Amino acid sequence: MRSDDIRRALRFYFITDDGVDGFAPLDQVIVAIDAGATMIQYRNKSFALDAFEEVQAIGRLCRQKRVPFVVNDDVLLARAVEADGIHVGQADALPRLARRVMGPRAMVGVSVSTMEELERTDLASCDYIGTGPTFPTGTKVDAKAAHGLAGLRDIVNRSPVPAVAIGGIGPANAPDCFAHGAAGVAVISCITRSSDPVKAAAAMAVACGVPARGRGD
Ligand code: TZP
Ligand code: MG
Repeated sequence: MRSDDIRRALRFYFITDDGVDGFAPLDQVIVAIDAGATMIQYRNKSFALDAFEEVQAIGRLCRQKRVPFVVNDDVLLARAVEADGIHVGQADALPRLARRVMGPRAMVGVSVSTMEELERTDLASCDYIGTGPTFPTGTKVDAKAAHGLAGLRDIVNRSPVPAVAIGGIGPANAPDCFAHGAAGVAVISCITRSSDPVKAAAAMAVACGVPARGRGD
């Protein structure tokens, strides 16, 4: 992917929620894509192979809608479903190895919470960083302290690759993230835990300045 395509893809980045009852990841992705999400990540901290077909279905839907699809943590799962990329954390596969397994055209993203992590990350092997939590979040149990908008700006300014802000983001504070240099915002609970996910996803699309895709588009 070219770098301006990557920046565009990061704008409204939806990550599946593995902890919400009665709202399956595929249904979450349908809501996000219909609203205009520009990138999808499958994240399941307790992934087991019986969810494989669901991940494949998400991948197929993303391909059909031309929305880049990445898998969190699991490089072999990403390969097996022919995802467009992989997103790794500091404790996962090294970006260089992830890139070797995924191939030169794949998107490789890495999580960076602090300036120290930014400095020790092999950014030459990455297309983007995910940085946060920007605001406090209850979704990631082991999240570090929120770095706030000033922390986001510091990391953006030092990063040679585009940054997507993550953590506690919703329609009200997404514009602040863009104003502080984020190429995109990654969200989970503002959509998945909303009493009206369709409305919440539409509000995110407006906040991100992306058009709704709508059913069937
Ligand atoms: N990494 C840093 S914060 C976070 C992850 C995966 C969780 C983001 O979820 P939410 O619900 O959008 O705050
Ligand atoms: Mg990880």
